[in-house]
Amino acid sequence: MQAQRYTIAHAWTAACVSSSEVIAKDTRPASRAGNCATSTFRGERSPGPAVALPPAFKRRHQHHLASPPGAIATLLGFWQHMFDLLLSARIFTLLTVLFVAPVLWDVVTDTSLENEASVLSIRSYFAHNVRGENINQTPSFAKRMVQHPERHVRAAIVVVARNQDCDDVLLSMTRMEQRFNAKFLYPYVFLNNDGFDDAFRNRTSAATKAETLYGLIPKEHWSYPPWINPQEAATARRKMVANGVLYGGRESYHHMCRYFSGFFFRHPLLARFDFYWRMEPDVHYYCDLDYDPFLYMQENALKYGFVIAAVEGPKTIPSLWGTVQKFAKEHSGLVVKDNLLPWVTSRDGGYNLCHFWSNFEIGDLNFFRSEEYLQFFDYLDRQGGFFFERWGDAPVHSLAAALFLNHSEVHFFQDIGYRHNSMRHCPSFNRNHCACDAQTAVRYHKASLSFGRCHKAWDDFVASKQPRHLPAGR
Ligand SMILES: Nc1nc2c(ncn2[C@@H]2O[C@H](COP(=O)(O)OP(=O)(O)OP(=O)(O)O)[C@@H](O)[C@H]2O)c(=O)[nH]1
Ligand SMILES: [Mg+2]
Repeated sequence: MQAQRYTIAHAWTAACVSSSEVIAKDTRPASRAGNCATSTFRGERSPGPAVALPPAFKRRHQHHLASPPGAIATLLGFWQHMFDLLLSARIFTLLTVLFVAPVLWDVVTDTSLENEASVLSIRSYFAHNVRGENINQTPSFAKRMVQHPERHVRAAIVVVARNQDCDDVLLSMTRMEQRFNAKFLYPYVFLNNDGFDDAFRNRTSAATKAETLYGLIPKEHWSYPPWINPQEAATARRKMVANGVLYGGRESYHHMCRYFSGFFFRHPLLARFDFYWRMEPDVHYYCDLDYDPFLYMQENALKYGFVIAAVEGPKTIPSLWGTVQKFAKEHSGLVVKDNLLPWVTSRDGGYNLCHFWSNFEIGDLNFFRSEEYLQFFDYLDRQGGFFFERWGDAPVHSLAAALFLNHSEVHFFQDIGYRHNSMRHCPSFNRNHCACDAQTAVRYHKASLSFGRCHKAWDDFVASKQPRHLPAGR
C-alpha cells in the first residue's frame, strides 16, 4: 500500500516537474515531493474512463504497469494528471477569451492611427485604458471615429489669414497636428478676403493628412455696409490712433473684427459643419490633447469653449455696453433667464470688461447662426461701432454668450495649454506632457487688477451656480 501511495504521488508530481526529475525522485516519500505532490488522497478518487496511454508514457512506467496494483495507481494518476491539465487549460482559455483577447483585438485592429500615433504599445494601452492614466498616445476617440464614423463630429479648424501669414500659420498647424489633430484628422478651413495663392495652399495642405479647404470671403462680408460712410470711418480711425486705441488705425483690423463677429459662420465652406475651433497664426498648444473636444462639446450640449478670459481695453468699446443693454431691454424675450450677465457686470451695473479671448475658441456654429445671435449682431452692426470705435469680436461673442447662454453651456478648457503672443494659459496640473509653466499663466494672477481677474470672476460665478451641499441637519 505504501508503494502504491508513492507511485500515485509520483504520477501527480509529473504535472509539476519535468520528466527527468520524475524518474530521479521516484523513491521520495510523498510528503516531500513538492507542492503539487501533497495530495496523495487524490488517488482514492474513482478512476475515470479508460485512457489510451501514449507510448512514451508506457515506456517510462513499464515497471509500474507490470504489477496490477501499480498499473491501476499509475493509470489513476495519469488520468488525474490529464484531468487537471484539461481543467487548467480550460480556465486558461476562459481567461484568455475574457481578458486578453479583447485587448489584443483592440490593438491589432487599431488601424485608425496612420502615423506616429499608430504605434501604441500594449503597455501604454494598459496604462491608459486599464489603469486610467493619461498617456501621450490615446487612440480611443480616433478609433471610435473610424469604427463608428457617426461619432466623428461635423467640425473643422477655422483659420482666417492672409497669404503673408503662411509661415506663422504653418507654425500653428504643426503644433495643432502634433498635440491633437494628427490623431483626429479634422479638416482645416482657411478663409481669406483676398483669396489664397498656390504657395499657401500647397504648403498648408502638405502640413496635414487632414482635408484642407480654401475659401474666399465674400466682398459683402469684408467691406463697409451701406449705412457706414467710409470717410467718416477714416476720420474715426485717425482719432483712435491719436487716442492710443490698440489697432484702431488699421482699417483691415476693423473688417476682421466685424467678420468674426457676424459672418465667418455663414461662409459656404462651413455649411457642412456644426463646430469650429478657431486657430490663429503662430499660436502655441502646450499639451497633448487625448480626447476630442468637439465630441465633448457635442455630447455635453456645450455652445462655447474658451481657455483665456481677459480684460478689454476700455478705449476700444466706449459705447458697446450701452448698446448691448439697449438691445437686451428691447429684446428681453431673447435673453435667457439663467444667463452669464453676472460674470460681465461690475458692482455699479457697468461692464467689467471681462471677455473670452476669442483668438482661441471652440464653439457651436449653430449658436452663431441662431435667430437671437443674428438679431444681436445686426443690432450692433447698425450702431457702427465696428468702424467708429474698434469693437472686437471677443467682447461681442462674449456679451452674446452672456445674454443667450447659461453657465452650463460655456466650458473652460482648462486642460488645453495655449499661448497667443504674450498671454498664455497653462493647466495647473502636471500631465499630458504640457510644455509650459502654470505659475506664469494668466489664470494664476487672479489677484491682479487686469491679468487673471476675469478668471477669478468666472470661477466665482460658476461656483455660485453649483448646488450647495449643506452639512446634514441644517
Ligand atoms: N485674410 C485676412 N486675415 C486677417 C486680416 N487681418 C487679420 N487677419 C486674421 O485675423 C485673425 C486676427 O488677426 P490678428 O492680427 O492676429 O489680431 P489680434 O490677434 O487681435 O492681434 P495680435 O495680438 O497682433 O495677434 C488672424 O487669424 C489673422 O490672420 C486681413 O486683413 N485679412
Ligand atoms: Mg492674433
